[in-house]
Amino acid sequence: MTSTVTPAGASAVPQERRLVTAIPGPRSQELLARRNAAVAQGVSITLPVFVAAAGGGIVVDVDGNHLIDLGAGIAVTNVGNANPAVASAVAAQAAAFTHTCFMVTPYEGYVAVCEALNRLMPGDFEKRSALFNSGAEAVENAVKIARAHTKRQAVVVFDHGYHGRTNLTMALTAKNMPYKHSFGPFAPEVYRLPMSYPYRDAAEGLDPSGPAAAARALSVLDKQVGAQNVAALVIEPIQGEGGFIEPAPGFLGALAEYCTANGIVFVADEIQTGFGRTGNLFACESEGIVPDLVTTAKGIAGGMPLAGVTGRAEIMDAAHAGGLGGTYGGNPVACAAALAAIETIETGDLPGKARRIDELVRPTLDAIAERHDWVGNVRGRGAMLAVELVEPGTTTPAPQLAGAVNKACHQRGLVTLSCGTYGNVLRFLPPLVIGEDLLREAFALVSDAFDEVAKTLPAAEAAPKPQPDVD
Ligand code: PLZ
Repeated sequence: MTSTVTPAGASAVPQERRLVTAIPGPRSQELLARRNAAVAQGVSITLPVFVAAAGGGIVVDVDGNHLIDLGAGIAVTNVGNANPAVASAVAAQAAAFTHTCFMVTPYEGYVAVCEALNRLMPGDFEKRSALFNSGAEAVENAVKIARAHTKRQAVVVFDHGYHGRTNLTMALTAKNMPYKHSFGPFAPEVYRLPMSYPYRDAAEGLDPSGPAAAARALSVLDKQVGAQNVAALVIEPIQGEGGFIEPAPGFLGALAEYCTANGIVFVADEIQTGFGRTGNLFACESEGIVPDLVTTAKGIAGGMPLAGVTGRAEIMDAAHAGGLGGTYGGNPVACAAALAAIETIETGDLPGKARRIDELVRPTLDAIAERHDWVGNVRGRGAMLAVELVEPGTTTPAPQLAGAVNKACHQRGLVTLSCGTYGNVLRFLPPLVIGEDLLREAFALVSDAFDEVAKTLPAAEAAPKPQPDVD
């Protein structure tokens, strides 16, 4: 089946799923053997097909299989893989110059990306930005800036939070395995608060409302840290790696208000949620939250490594001259890619496309949850959607079921990912330019994958869906 890709993502790669070998095919298996001999085992692989080309919503492997992309390289290629506007901006910049180091001899692209970020970020006040290479580096720098501004040290983060793999960001990240195990000691002065997790809060008999969850978190902050010691509160407006956990309405607002009242820098980590992914340019906007600082990466540059910290001028300018930087931060080729990606996101209304993806996909996910009592929760926003899998008829996490469905999706030629503190969440992050026919085909196959896994379960499936356990 062929599908039309929007002009924003027009791609030379035919937009159709096509399987010509087993997954992985023989050529991928050869490369896997080489990978096993050459690449450190700590770097793991979700779906072992080696990529030859990718475009729009399709990934082509070295055996000629065309897979439908429901991962976008972990929420990166929002504008589609090898987006033509991004590719030609990259080629032109690479031909002009590839690097000078902005701190040595600057160039316009860096300034233009900062201007775009300042313009796009919520908040009607003067802003500044600084550019880095990776999400983790952006988060580290947001903390440095907040500490310089407040002259305080503590940083508060949340259960299920993910902020990166560097030493400070490992400390900020909640989950031990695989991110932290055996890699300590971690940076000090990091404190963790309970998150608003509506599905599990209700299952545990807690008030799942946003204000109640915020009161629980802020009480820990008050009692265990002390507001006057806190430089920054760092939070993902919808948690990504932790399980696509969307806090209950009012949670983020109560935290932001507390930060303002107590001189704490409110940092929204929009690295996974940003650049149209959730149906707004930034996820904070849906509740009118105006963070002091925002960290961005992933979707900012259509696949080139770039990250940013953007925020209130007086906070951003608190770091002394020479205090921020790095050899490659805001590399000219990455900046050229970002300018093309941002223009595509704006002119192609990619936030609108994300809302359309939600509209098209959610009914299928809801229908799957209706049919199978091991789907505990369907959630997410825009093109950041997930299902949380549990032992049939309970709320006990079932990572093995998420693994089985994921594998069944891979076998059908879909690039899908799992996530979650309990490893039991299947997440969907298609490129925002994916064609609607391709999307429909993909989710019919996801549905089919669930039905196949259901057949392997003991036969209690026909019974009416029981109420969730309260444990
Ligand atoms: N903050 C909210 O989602 C990266 C991690 C993949 P980097 N998420 C994907 C993996 O297993 O390493 C992420 C994020 C949020 C920060 C980061 C870190 O961004 O560009 O991977 O450093």
